Amino acid sequence: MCGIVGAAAQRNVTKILVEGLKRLEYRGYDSAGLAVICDQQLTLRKALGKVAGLEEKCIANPVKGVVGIAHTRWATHGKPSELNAHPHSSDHIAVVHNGIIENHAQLRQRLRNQGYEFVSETDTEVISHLLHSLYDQAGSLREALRLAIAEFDGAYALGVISTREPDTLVCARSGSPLVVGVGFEENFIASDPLALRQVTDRFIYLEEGDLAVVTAANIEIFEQSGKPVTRPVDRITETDEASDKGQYRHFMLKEIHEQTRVLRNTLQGRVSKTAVLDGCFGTDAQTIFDQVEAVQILACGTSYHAGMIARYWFEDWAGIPCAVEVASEYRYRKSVVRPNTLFVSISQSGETADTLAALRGSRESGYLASLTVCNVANSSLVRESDLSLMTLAGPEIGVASTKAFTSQLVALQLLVIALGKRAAMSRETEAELVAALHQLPGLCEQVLALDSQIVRISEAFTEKKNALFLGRGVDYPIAMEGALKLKEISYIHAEAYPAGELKHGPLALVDDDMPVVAVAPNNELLEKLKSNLEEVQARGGKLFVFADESAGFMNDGNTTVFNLPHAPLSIAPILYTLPLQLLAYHVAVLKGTDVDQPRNLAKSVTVE
Ligand code: HGA
Repeated sequence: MCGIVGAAAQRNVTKILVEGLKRLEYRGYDSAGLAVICDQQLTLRKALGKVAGLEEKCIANPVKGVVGIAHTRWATHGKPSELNAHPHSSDHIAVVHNGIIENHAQLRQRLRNQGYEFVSETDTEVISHLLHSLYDQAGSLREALRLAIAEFDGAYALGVISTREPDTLVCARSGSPLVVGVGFEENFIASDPLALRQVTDRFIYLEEGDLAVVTAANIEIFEQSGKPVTRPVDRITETDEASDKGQYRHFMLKEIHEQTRVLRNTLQGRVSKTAVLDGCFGTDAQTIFDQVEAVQILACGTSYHAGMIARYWFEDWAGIPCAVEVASEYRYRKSVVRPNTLFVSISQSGETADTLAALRGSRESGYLASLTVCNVANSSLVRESDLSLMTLAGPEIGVASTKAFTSQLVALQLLVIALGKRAAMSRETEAELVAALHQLPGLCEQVLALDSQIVRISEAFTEKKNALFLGRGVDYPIAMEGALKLKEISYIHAEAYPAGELKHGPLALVDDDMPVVAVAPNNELLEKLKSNLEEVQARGGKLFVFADESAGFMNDGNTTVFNLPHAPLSIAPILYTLPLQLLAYHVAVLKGTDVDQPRNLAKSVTVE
């Protein structure tokens, strides 16, 4: 979502700010802006659209400053426009903000009564005016920010500068992530360390409620109570390869093809030839796992689909009752927690606002413990959960999740097995499941090699307005994920249905203009699925079947069969995801959409 970058240095920071924004831009933004202080003057530049537009403005009309803040916006309050772009200023103060100030209307009214004029429609502008109104009485930017945040309901990560303190950058976080980048005689802030990898590899992760005062020479951090605290400095050793597309045309395609390696990474050191190694969940896991009698999974979007699949695995293989819910619904309802239930959250970024809120809300609900399946070490979900299992997919840049999803499925299988062997799962079943996992990377490679065949079928979708995805059992959530991918990047309306439900409604939509995609491994539901697909054929629907080579589907005028190598059924959902990702990708490329940054969407959804 929105990105924040800030710098306090002894050199011109404009380039650092713009480069930082570019590194965050993959998450999908609508506008960008920056503010720097030079010779006691505040200079702002804003542009609608991509960061390149802001960069052009900064080249055409150069800006210089040794202290500055910058922002890429994904609008929540007020349309994407130059006026609504951040930073928002109030006389000597400028502010960038990620999150939502929920009580902005009351604050706005109060500030209006005090004579402040608002030029934007954003919730953020109340922050700049409130800080201005408090500054004189507070005597410092730090104190003004402390007083201001006491008035906010909602979520924020904030970066603030003032010409009255031209060497200082103050920042604070609550509900949205923020890090301080530690440099040599220069320091930085950002909503994601990725933004600052060109200037430092040392980071301080601010905790909830922290406020920091950052200058080129110094970093002071204060916890919510106002007491100074020391937070550890972490060194990021991971290479910076994520910011490079390499030989690929889009990050999404690169990430799809990385899956063979990524899934191998996710397994490495966590499984022997025949068993899951308990140690991979951390030392506290043993005692917790021994007590688990049920699992509640919370997630959003693609991660929710991973959770839906894991539910089949928990109940089928492990005999452990499992419920799955989207976090944005769960967090606002009363739920009944069975004794000894493990709370499992799934999120690529570890900052998904609704999932994080569900975790925080769960603390008083009587869960046994919390575990997160996550791709970003040091993220809020990882830090706030009792246990974590990292997916090791590496940074995912494409907004539409691919490698993060399949690595979540692998991580979830490890969890199901680790818990299952304490419940109904036999050693033989564990050994079978682990043997299948070992085959997975090789099979992924074979499936990805079929890419050119998928390019051919994708042409059949480009002119369509709608598509239907069908699956049964554990393959139904795979169909949902396939439909979501197509929607996200090609903007074709796509719906997924459990194939058995077809006749209860969606069959009415099927005609020769409706492509119907089916996920058909050779499992115990294959014959049932075939009957459902007959119903589609009988109505003239165009079928595209992704099937096990032994499933016995035949190509004909209305049916295109795409054979996948025969694979153990336990890993089939993971394998069948790959052609659906490729299908969505190629349809989007043919349609000419912005594949890595689809319209209206953003990566790492840090607002509610
Ligand atoms: N509410 C602010 C910031 C939005 C945001 O954090 N998006 O991710 C705005 O609408 O400008």
